[in-house]
Amino acid sequence: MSRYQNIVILTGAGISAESGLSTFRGAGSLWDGHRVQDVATPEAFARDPDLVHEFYNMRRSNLLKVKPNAAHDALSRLEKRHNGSVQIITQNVDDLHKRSGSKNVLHMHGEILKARCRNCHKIFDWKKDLTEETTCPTCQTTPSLRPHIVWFGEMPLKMEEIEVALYTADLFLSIGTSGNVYPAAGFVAEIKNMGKAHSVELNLEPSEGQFLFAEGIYGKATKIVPEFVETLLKENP
Ligand code: BV8
Repeated sequence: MSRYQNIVILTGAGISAESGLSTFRGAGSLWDGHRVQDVATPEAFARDPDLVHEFYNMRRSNLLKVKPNAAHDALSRLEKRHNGSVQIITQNVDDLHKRSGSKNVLHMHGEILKARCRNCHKIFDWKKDLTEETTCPTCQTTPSLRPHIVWFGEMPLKMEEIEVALYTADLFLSIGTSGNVYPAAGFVAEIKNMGKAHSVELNLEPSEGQFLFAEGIYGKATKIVPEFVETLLKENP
């Protein structure tokens, strides 16, 4: 009987940092150049849609130039080889988990390679720049499309599936997140309150929620995540 059956993994910007995608907080981060309220809220988009489109167009084109790293690859290896369930819940809007082969990925903050129509609410795969002149391919209106992203003050996606996953978890991993943004930052407290799962934080440095985890492993994701996954697979043949 495997020691762990249902592994739930929360990831944040830190798992994609070594692929070359900026994190949000810390030196040289995304918020360095912008204030959240200017680029990542519905009010910001209503006030200055061109600035918000520009912020996401830059990140979308950056994403197309980078690739998954050893930490993403270790998690997709875990999903393939673990003889139980592995569910990734990501705060990231990049597609690097999918590109590295992970299948069970819930994007709670949306996906930057998707666009959504403000009029007909259709969601499209989208790799090009978005502007206020972009016409919706379905309802043909202009302006129409916005990034399929959850901004501050908007309801995160997949929350029902996420709650079920947290409820059934017997191992909860948190990788590359500062624990600043809710509801994601509150998942470890839910896990602790349920008292059923072991919890491990894997991060460059202790996060805001460090004391809520049973275990902390600190270092670069491309080093500590493959090592942790190999140990897990050895202990759970
Ligand atoms: C909601 C958009 C409710 C996508 C994002 C008080 C005041 C005001 C609001 C609130 C409040 N308390 C709670 C809230 C709500 C708010 C919130 O949490 N605010 C915070 C700032 C206090 N939350 C929301 O608004 C959420 N919605 O609550 O809705 C609701 C209820 C009913 C009806 C309607 C609504 C929505 C949250 C989503 C916001 N969107 N981004 C985008 O542009 O990408 S959040 C943004 O931060 C990103 O999505 C990102 O994923 C997320 C979290 O950041 P991290 O991933 O943790 O990244 P960060 O840079 O912070 O940390 C990186 C970590 O990696 C660091 O610890 C670093 O050490 C580590 N690292 C770096 N390099 C490496 C590494 N680790 C390992 N290896 C490395 N190489």
